[in-house]
Amino acid sequence: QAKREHTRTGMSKDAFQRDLLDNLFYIQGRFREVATPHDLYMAAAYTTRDRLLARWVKSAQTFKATHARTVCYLSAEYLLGPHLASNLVNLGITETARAAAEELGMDMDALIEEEEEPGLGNGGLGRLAACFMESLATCQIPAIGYGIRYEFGIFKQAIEDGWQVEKGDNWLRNGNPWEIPRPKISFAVGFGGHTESYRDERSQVRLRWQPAFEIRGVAYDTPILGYGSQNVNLLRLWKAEASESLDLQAFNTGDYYGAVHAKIEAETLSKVLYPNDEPEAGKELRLKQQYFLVSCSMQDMIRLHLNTVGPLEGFADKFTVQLNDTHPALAVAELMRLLLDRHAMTWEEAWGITHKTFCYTNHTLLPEALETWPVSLFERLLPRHLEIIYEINRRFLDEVRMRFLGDEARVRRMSLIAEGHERRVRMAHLAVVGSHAVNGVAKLHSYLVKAMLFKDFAELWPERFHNVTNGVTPRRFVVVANPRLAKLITETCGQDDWIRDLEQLRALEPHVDDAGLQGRWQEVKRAAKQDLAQWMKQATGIELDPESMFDVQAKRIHEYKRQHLKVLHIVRCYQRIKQGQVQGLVPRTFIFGGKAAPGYFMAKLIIKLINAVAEVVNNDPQVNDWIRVAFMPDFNVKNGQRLYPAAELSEQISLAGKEASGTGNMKFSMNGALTIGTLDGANIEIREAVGPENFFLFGLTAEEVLQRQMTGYRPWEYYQNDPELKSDLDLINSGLFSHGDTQLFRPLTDNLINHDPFMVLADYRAYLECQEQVDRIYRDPERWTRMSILNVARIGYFSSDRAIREYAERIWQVGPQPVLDTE
Ligand code: 26Y
Repeated sequence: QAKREHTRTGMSKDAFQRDLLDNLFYIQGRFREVATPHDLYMAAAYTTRDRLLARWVKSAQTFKATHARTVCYLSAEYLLGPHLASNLVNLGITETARAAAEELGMDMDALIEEEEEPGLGNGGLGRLAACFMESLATCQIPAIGYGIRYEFGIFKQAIEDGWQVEKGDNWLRNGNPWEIPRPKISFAVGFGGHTESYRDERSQVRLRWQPAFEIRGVAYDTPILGYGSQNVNLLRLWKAEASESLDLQAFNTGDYYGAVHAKIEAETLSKVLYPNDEPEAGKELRLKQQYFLVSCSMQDMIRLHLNTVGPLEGFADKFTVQLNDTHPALAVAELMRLLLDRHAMTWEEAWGITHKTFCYTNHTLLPEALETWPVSLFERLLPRHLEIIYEINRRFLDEVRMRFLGDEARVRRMSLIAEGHERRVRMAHLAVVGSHAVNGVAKLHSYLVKAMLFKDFAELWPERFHNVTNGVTPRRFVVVANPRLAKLITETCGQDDWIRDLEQLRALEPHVDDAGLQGRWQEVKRAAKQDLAQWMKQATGIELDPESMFDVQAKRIHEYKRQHLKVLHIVRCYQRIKQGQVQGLVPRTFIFGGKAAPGYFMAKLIIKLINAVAEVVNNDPQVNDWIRVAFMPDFNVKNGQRLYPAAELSEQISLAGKEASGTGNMKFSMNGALTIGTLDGANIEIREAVGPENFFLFGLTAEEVLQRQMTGYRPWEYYQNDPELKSDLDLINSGLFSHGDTQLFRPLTDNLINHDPFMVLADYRAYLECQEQVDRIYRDPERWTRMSILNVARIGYFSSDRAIREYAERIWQVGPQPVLDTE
C-alpha cells in the first residue's frame, strides 16, 4: 500500500483535501457548514501555500550551499494579480485541487474568484516585474524581488455618470494568506539631518550622516513559484513602521499623543502607491518612498552577503541588481554610502563594486516622464546622498572632459545635475553612470534610447547599451486565463511542453489548414466571448453580442496611446450606419478598459467620451444591431484575464516612437487576437514574428513622425481637408453625445484640431482604411481563423522566459540553479 502522504506537502487529492479542512478549521476557525466563500478561499490559499513553503526551504538551502549568484530585481511596483490559480498551475495540481474541492462540495472557480488581487503597480512596468519574477523562478534563476508593501494599491475604478471615480484599494482588509511577515528582518532608514566629518581609529578623516529621524522597514515575504520546477524565489516587500527608539523616547517623556502620532506618521511612508505613471512635481513623500525601498533592500543584501560569503569585496559577484526604471536609482548612491561610511571602503573600491552591481532598464522616452528631483529637496532629505552624487558627477564629468576636450555643451547635457532656475538631480543620468548595462524594452525603443535619449552616453560608452525585448508569462496569460485554448493547443501539439518552452507553439503551424482545428479554435473563442458577455452584463448592465467581432483596447488611458483615435473610428461607424452606408460593415463590439491617473484631466475626459458615445450607440436600435460600445470598469490583472481570451482584434495604436514596448499586445496575440497597430514598440517585432500578412498595419513611422514635427505639423489642415474627420469631430461637439452640452468635449477636440501632440488626425485616414481591411477579412472566418492560429503559433518569442534568459546571459551573467526534488 502506498505511503500516506504528508498533509501539508502531499500532492495527492487526499492530502490536499485533508489540508484544506485542517486549514479551514485551524486557521480560519470554521467548519464546512458555516464557512463563507471567503473562508474557503483562505483555506485553499493556505493549503496551496503549504506546498510552496516546502519548496521554498529547499530552494533557500540549495542557494546557500551552492553560493549561487543572485539576481535582485528592484522595483517600486509589482502588479502581481491573484495568486491562487497561478500557483496551482505552477504546482501542477489544478485538477487535483479542483477534484478535492468538488468532493467537499466546493467550487474551485468560485474560490479563485474570491481573491482580491494585490494591485501594487500602475500598469506595464509593474506587470512586467511580476512576469519577470515568475519567469526567473521558472528558469531556475535564484532571485529576490524587492519592493514596497503598499497598504493601498492602485485605486479601484468605478464609472459614475460616465466619469471615472477612484475608490481606495484596501486589499489587506481580509488578510493576505500569501505573505509571511519577518519582523526580525528590519532596517532603520534615516532622513534629514546633516553630515559631519570625524577621525576613524586610523586617524583617517571620514564622513558620516546624522539623520534627523529614522523609520523602520519590515520585510514581508511572498514565495514565487516557477512552472514545473522546484525553484521558489522570494518577493520581499517593505512595510514602514516607527522605529522603536523613537517611540521609547516619546513615551518616556510622557508625550503619549506625540508618540502615537509619530508612529502613524512613519507608517504613511508605505501607505499608498502613487497612481501616476508620470512624475509629479515636488512630491516629497514619493522620494521618501524611493529611498525607503532602496535603503532597506541594499542593507538587506549586505546583511545576506555578510551572513553567507563574508567580506564585501565580492559583493558584485554574489549579487546583480536590476533597476526597474529610475524609481530605485538612488540605490547607486545608497550602496556607495554603505560601503564608504559603514564599511570604510575607499571611493575607488566602493565605486568598482557599485558599478559592477547595477544594471538599469529604461521604460520610456517621453521627456515628461523622466524623473528629476530638486537639489533643494535632496539637501533637506538626503544630504549625504547629495554629496555622494556630487562626487560621482565630478569624477564622471572629468572623464567626459578628457574624452571630449572643450565640449562644455556636452558636459552640461550629460551632468547628473540639470542647471536652471532650479537645480535638479537627473535620476536617469545617475542610473546610466552607476550601471554597467543599460537596456530598452523593445528593438525600436532601445535604438531610440541610444540614438536620442542617451546619445551622449552611448558615444562615451557604446558597449553599455543593450536591448531586451519584453515578454509575458504564458502561464498566467494563457493557461490560467484561457484554459480552453491551453487544452486545445496541448491536444493539437500532442504535449504540453509549450507551457515552459513557448517556441514549441510552432507545432500548431502544420495544422493551420485543418478544418477540425479551425472549428475548435472558433469554438474556444466563442466560449470566451460568451463568458465575457456574461461578466459584462452583471458588471455594467451592457449586453454584448457574441456574434459580433470583439474589438478591444485595454491599457492605461494616455493621449499617446490614442484611445481617442479609436473613438473617432466608432463615431465614423455610427455616422455610416445612420446614413445607411452599411455595405461592408461587420457588426462589432468595441470594448475599452483602463485607468486614468486621477490628476490627468484629458485622460479622464477620454473615459467620459467613450461612455458618452457608448450611451448613445447602445440605446439607438438603428445602430446597436451593428455596433456596441462597452467600457470595462477597473481594468486590472484579474479583469485582463477575462478580456484577453475573448478579444478578436487587439488595438495597439500608439503614435510611433512613443510606446516603449507594450506588453498587452503580446497577451492579446497569445490568445489568438489579431493586431491592428502602428510600427511602435514591440508591435514591430510581433509583426515580423507572426508575418506581415497576419497583422493589420497602419500609420506614420517613428521617422516620419520626427520629420513631421520638424517641418511643422498642422492638424487643422487635416480637419479642414477631410470632410469625414471634420464631421466626426463636429458631431462630438454638437452635444449629441453629451445631452446637448456643446462645451464638454471642447478641451479634447480643440486640442486635437490645434495642437494634436500625438498626431491623431494625421493617422485618422490610414486607420479607417485599415479597419475596412479588418472588416473584409473578418467576413471570411476561415481566413481569419487561419491568421489567428498563425499568430499563436509564432508568438513564442514573446514569453518572459525568453526575455529572462537574455537578461541572464547578456546582462546578469547568471545561470540556472536547479533545486532538486529530494525528501
Ligand atoms: C515616476 C513615476 C510616477 C512612474 C511610475 C510608473 C513613472 C512611470 C511608471 C510606469 C511606466 C510604465 O508602465 N511604462 C511601460 O513599461 C512597459 C514595460 O516595459 C512598457 O511595455 C510600456 O511601453 C511602458 O509604457
